[in-house]
Amino acid sequence: MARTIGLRPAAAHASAPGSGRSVTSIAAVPDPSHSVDQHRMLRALVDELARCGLREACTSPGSRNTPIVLSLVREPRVRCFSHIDERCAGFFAIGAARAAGRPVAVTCTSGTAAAELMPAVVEAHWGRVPLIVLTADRPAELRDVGAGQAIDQLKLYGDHAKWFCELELPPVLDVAAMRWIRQLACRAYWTALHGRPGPVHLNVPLREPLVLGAPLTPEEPELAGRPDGGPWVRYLAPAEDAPPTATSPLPPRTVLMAGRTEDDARVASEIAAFAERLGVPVLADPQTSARQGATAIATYDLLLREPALAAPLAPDHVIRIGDLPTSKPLRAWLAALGPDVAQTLVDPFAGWQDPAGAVDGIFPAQPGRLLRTLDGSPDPAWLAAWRDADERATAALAATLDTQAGLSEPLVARRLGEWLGPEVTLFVASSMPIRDVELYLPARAPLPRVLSNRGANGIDGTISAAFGAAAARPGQPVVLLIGDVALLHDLGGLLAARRLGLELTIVALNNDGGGIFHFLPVSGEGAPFEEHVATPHGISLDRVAALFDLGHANPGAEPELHAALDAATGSGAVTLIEVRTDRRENLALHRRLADAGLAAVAAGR
Ligand SMILES: Cc1ncc(C[n+]2csc(CCOP(=O)(O)OP(=O)(O)O)c2C)c(N)n1
Repeated sequence: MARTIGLRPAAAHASAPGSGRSVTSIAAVPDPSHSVDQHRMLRALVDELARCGLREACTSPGSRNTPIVLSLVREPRVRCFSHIDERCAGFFAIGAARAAGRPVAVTCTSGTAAAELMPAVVEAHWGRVPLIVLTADRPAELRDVGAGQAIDQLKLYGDHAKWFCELELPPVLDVAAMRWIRQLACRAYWTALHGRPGPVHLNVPLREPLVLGAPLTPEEPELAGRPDGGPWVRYLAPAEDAPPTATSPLPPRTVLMAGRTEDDARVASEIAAFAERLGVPVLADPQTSARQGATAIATYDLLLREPALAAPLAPDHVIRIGDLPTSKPLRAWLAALGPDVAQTLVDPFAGWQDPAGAVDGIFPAQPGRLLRTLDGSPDPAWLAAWRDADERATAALAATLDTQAGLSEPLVARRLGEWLGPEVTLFVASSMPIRDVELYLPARAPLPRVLSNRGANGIDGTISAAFGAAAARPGQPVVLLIGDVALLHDLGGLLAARRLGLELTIVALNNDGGGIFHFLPVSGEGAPFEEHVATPHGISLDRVAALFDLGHANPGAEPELHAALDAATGSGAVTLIEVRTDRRENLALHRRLADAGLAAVAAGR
């Protein structure tokens, strides 16, 4: 006989037709206390983040994160930027945090939405960008039981998050509970910002109803924050570290290599003072303004390519400050210097940026602490050799570029460095743009401020990050230099142009695919290379501009590019300046430029 398992007659259900609350009855029914309390909890959280210094937040749509979104939007100290795609929201937050140098919050709903923030969290981890990620989640009773949009969000980002916390609503929002929330907000903010900056993840389970029928009443004084308006927990920066015990006196052939640091203005001026005082060549990548000092060497990427030409420039000591520059020749040169050459890494957070294992000393303190104490008798002839080589290479590169008809990728990088002033932020995409900027950006003031997502070297999210930089510095122009593949990868980022009212000038180098891959051995693989590695698409960017209502220019020569840039910066609008190039010609030009530069250096020997 067939058995009936668990079949019962349908019971009258609370949500049967007719029993649901009508729109007009919502306000009449008192809000459940848990619902009010989760809004109060989030209001306290956001209030405390704002007290710490939060000024920007990115939202993305959904139902479960409604209480978080509303709490952020209702906080007058925080500007909220709405994004449709969480990936764009995450990278926008990265750009804003990079430009502002302080944490930016980003929120999303539960499920795959939270997973969409993974690339930005990864970049923020490796790029040391302070982010506060607020993911909404289903409460415990709706996890792993087939409820919609519920995935396992606990520690979703793994070790990429500097700190994870499940922000469960306390049973009673009494004084102790409110203290916990306020303390937790401060902890999130300070953890993201201090020490080695990075992303923190707060996962917030929220129960329905998610929206209140009546506005929240002001908090009782004993449950509110500090009466002076300050954060619940202040972060007291540690006193300057104890005086260093540096190698003294400085070896006569000391070279200083500088990359991005958190505190660039201060570090760059300390480097400049040190380098000038002791006549030390400075190999500074474009992301630090140390590149503008009197002894800055712009063309290290070229000078170190040929071991024979690099030999007279060999140091007996290397001081390394900040991120490792992108340049492959520089990395290879550092790796090959040998154990007799001391390499000192100065890093307040002991970042271990040393893929070759060549560093023999880590100095875990602010660079100025070390540089101020160093003294010695440098070798002036050796510094002169560096400068002579740099001047020759720079002149040869410029002369070769000047003989080219039309616009090329290195020429655009060079001219942006010459034309854009220090008030401009130049956001540079990964792939060839950052490499061309590294070699062709001049090493003299005034230069634009250069930002780039080099934490994980992804081409993703670049447009969004540039918009974020524009949001963080209102009134100051941002120019994005980007390849076509990176642009198409973050096409959704262009939605910000229509939705956020920000100004951005995008200079897109359209070579119909990934030009960088032509520099690699894989380029010899014929049709599979073209289809699967170079990935041409045949898209003319005027159609992209039309889709998003962007201004579009297609300059073919320098004066037109200059005019397009002038018209775009300060216009208040988003402009797409498309520079058409050819991948094969680009490779050939890079080779000609390198040959000319190296020949000029050789002629001086
Ligand atoms: C998210 C991500 N996917 C893939 C890559 C691998 N990658 C590096 S460069 C590149 C092509 C970039 O092409 P484009 O932006 O047009 O710049 P170009 O190489 O022409 O300078 C790709 C796909 C990456 N770095 N990041």
